[in-house]
Amino acid sequence: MITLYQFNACPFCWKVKALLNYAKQPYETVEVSPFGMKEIDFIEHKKVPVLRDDEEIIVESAKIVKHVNDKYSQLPMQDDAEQWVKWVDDELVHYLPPLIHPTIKVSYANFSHILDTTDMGWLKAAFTRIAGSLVMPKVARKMQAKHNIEHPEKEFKQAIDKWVTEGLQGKPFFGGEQADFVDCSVFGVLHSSHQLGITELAGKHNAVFAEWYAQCQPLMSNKPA
Ligand SMILES: N[C@@H](CCC(=O)N[C@@H](CS)C(=O)NCC(=O)O)C(=O)O
Repeated sequence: MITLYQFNACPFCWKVKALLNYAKQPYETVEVSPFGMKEIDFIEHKKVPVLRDDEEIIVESAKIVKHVNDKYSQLPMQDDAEQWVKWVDDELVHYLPPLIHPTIKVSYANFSHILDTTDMGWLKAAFTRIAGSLVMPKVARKMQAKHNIEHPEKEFKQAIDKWVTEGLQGKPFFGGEQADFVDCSVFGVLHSSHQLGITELAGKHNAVFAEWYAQCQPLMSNKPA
């Protein structure tokens, strides 16, 4: 039995879920409380995702998706797959915090959607929303500086264009006629904040992206029954 310890809106967690969903591999999720993370008390590593596969515990999304692909999805990896997987983790994902949490006001509004799908009680949700929207803009600014992002929206759109021109290269999917491991990673990271207008922003900017995203959505966004 696979259990994924996650935050529902975490891009690294969605990278794993997109692959599990695409592989139609059943799994359970446990929503981790951002304050205290007591649900993952059984390990020192205090970040999600954490995957439990029977007795095996795996941390770090790159290792988790490798485990899932080796054991379950077994999608072929093209020669340049590693480079794109690295691009997702080292570049694409870093545009999200400054886009989602640019100011306390926007962050507060976005937290309402982020917490929408979680089943924490109203008091905990209210506290998380207030504390989160005070903390996250500062975290986002730090990450922006760390990753040399000057203009988040402009650079994010450039990253989307790069994915379309150099990744998709006119094919329906990175994998060709069928989506592959890299498609799942890019889709998962971006889908984590679809309810916050991020994929809409990308789709309005680049119609080819919008088409690719729409093709991936039914394949990768739904948990298998
Ligand atoms: N390199 C890690 C990054 C995971 C990560 O940063 N997760 C965030 C949520 S999106 C987290 O757990 N943050 C909690 C914290 O840092 O306290 C991975 O790929 O799994």
